[in-house]
Amino acid sequence: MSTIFDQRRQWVEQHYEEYVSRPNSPIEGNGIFERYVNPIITADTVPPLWKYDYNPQTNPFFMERIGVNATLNSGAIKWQGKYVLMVRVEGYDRKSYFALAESPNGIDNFRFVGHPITMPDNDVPGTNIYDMRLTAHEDGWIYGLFCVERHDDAHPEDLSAATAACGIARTKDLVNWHRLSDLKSASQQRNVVLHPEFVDGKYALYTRPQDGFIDTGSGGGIGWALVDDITNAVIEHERIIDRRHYHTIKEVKNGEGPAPIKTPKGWLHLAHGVRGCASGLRYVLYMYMTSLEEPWKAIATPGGYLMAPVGEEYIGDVMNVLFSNGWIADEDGRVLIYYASSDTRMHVATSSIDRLVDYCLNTPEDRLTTSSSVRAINQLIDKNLALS
Ligand code: M1P
Repeated sequence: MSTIFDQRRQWVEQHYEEYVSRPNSPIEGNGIFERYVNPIITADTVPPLWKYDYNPQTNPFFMERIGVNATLNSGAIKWQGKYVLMVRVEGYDRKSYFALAESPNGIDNFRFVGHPITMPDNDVPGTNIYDMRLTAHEDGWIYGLFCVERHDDAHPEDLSAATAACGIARTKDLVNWHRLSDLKSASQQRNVVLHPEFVDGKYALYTRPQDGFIDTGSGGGIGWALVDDITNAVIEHERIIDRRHYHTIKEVKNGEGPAPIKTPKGWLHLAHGVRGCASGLRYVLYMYMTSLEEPWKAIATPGGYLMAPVGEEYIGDVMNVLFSNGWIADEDGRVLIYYASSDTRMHVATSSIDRLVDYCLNTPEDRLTTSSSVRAINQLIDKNLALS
């Protein structure tokens, strides 16, 4: 007679197998990108081996011992022919950790591999680490830049006071990481991204200076800084290259997404913009393009958002949020955009270099007033009418 342990183990493993092997299919949309029917990674994608005690003596009811709350903001890279995500996995205990999940095609059948990443701590250990941006740098290393959160001990009475800094680590195999010093900067930093090429012989960073842990305050937007030594990265000068603006999708804050993609016409950038509304903050994804020679200089700034939450994407731990820190430019020109919805689950959208460049170069800019937005629509209508 089978035991509860046996029955439950069989049910859990079968459910897991069915879940991770279900196929995904695209949804026709606005021509710029396609969404997909299913999320690609959720808490249910995390293997039972990471959650259950498999010993019938110590776990006779085959109960979950370590729960997963969410799988979100993932770095991405094509690695040894596979589509690999460095997933932010958040446990029931609110701690995030990194874990690798891979897929043969980038759109379904993602499975976690190996163990969660053991990221070495440096002198002052972080309480929480998250949102890794992966950059295959021309120096031969793969870098992971991520947020390191610590309690702000300057306010011992305030349990919610925290600081955000940029952690830096590098690897040759995505599994074993060498931790470098945290980025030194006059302000707090989150959403810091390493540019894949040297600029003037230096490492180049997209930054996001912020006065506090949540509020960017005087931090004007996405910044740009060069550092001499990535093993001891210090920001001496930082300039804002993509500013926040009143009554736009990035009024409250913005932040660079994944490392930019090089195209013959310029660097493609994906970022998130945040605005306030009656229900709280609204996070959307937007794009811009910078010059090939001067990656800090914008050459195209399409107005508005590329993607905003739809359907179930609105719902989750932090509602009304799309966030991306990973995309893959495939050899055939396809671009896979990996994004999380509402800090809860991971999705993919597909596009191509050609379509995204076209989008950036031909979408009207936000000229910051209603009358200029109406002018852009009327120009489009008149152009179309002149064709008939
Ligand atoms: O909760 C939404 C996002 O909030 C933060 O992003 P930002 O610093 O731009 O506000 C991050 O904590 C991110 O992880 C989270 O998805």
